Amino acid sequence: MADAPLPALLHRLAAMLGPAGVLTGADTAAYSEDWRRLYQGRTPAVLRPADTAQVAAVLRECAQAGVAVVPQGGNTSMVGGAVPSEAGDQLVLSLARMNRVREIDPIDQTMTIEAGATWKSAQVAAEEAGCLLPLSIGSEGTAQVGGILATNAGGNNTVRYGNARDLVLGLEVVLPDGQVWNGLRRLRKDNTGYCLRQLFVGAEGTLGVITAAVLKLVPRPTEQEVALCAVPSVAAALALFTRVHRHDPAAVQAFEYMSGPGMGFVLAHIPNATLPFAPAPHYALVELATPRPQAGLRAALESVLEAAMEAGEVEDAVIAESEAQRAALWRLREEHSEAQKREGASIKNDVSVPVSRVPALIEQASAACLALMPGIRPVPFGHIGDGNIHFNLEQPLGMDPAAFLAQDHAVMDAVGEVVRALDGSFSAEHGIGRLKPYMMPEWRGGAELDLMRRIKAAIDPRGLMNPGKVLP
Ligand code: 2HG
Ligand code: ZN
Repeated sequence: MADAPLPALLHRLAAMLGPAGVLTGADTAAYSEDWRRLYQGRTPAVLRPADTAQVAAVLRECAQAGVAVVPQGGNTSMVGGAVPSEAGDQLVLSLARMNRVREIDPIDQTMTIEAGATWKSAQVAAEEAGCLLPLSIGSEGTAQVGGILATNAGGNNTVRYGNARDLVLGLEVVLPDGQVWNGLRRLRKDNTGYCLRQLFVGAEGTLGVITAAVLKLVPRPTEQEVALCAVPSVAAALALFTRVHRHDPAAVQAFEYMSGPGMGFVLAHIPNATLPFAPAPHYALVELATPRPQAGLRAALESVLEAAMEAGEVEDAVIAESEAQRAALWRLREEHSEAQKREGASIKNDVSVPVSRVPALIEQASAACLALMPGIRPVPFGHIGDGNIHFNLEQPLGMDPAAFLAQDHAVMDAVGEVVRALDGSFSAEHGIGRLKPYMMPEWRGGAELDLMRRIKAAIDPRGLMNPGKVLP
């Protein structure tokens, strides 16, 4: 319940932020629904501050009025992490106007950037400075720095560089009461008590609003090779990963798995998507990259693939000959989510297991889901090199999408049981959002959840930051 009438608050915020700073009515529609269309929320207004001082003023005013705030980046969450509730009393806070690169230092190998910049724009800025910002996800053209950090996004390069939190040296955060914490340090060593920045990374906007960050950069690769391989089984894909990784772990930029059915959806629904060889039961996408000049990556990849073929791990393979071909091969991977959306309703399980157990995960979870719902179509794909598989399930052909989605908890629980037995996690990289808080007591109960609740209560005692997300 708000302490003060919402209209009065909105009036004050509008005066403070100006016409470019507040959206209302139909303009709020795109901010109220998530990418998967699982949640149709409502909001009286989307607030678009222009700088950190305005974010601070907004949070101060909202705290005084007792009105909840939902921070939103590019709104690409897979778990409804950035949408307001259906009640229509939560304000959306978009940082899209705060999109400046504040500084890039090629010696320190750091970038200081505002939270509303798209990840793609940050990558481009890094590249122009001769560096690489090493995290890549399918939604990077839309996803923003703030959302990527707030959700500790993973993506395709985790195998080499870790997740978003591994790239963060410093943060600027506005706390729920409007205080600004300027922790924009770019130190590689700074051992000074609790590591506060890591509290906000992965908190999904429930503790405060990230307004800027210092990110680690690495030298830009000078050689890069991408291969798509047809493989006979998931075990073969894993064997190929082990082989490639052992050969030169420092060069493995990405190693992705795709299933035959998932690739089939891409070929059916994505314009101009074509396979360079005959359809296979499983696929692996390998990317090698290095800043080392004359590293001979091409020859290395060829010889590793040749050995893998002799060992029966690879049945066919194509190495990209140009940047355009590299992009075309990656597109076959990156369009998986869109193709699954076009095929019909899908239930997503963003799970991880120890890398060695990925074949068992896919086999056992497929069997469990088929036993639960005959005709259900497993479409596993993703980051096999770090053990994170998107164990997604497409509705049985001809089934009513709503009836299928009504079974989501049963299906997710069936997958969860397999994941638990394999010592995995129910949320590898997409976070908890609004979809998965109900799973927290079972998976993170006891002391872990208790600590999280105490941290939340200490920083956001009135529960005004992104309510209904993360914590049950
Ligand atoms: C990816 O790896 C994303 O492409 C999305 O994490 C996964 O659609 C999904 O389930
Ligand atoms: Zn992913």
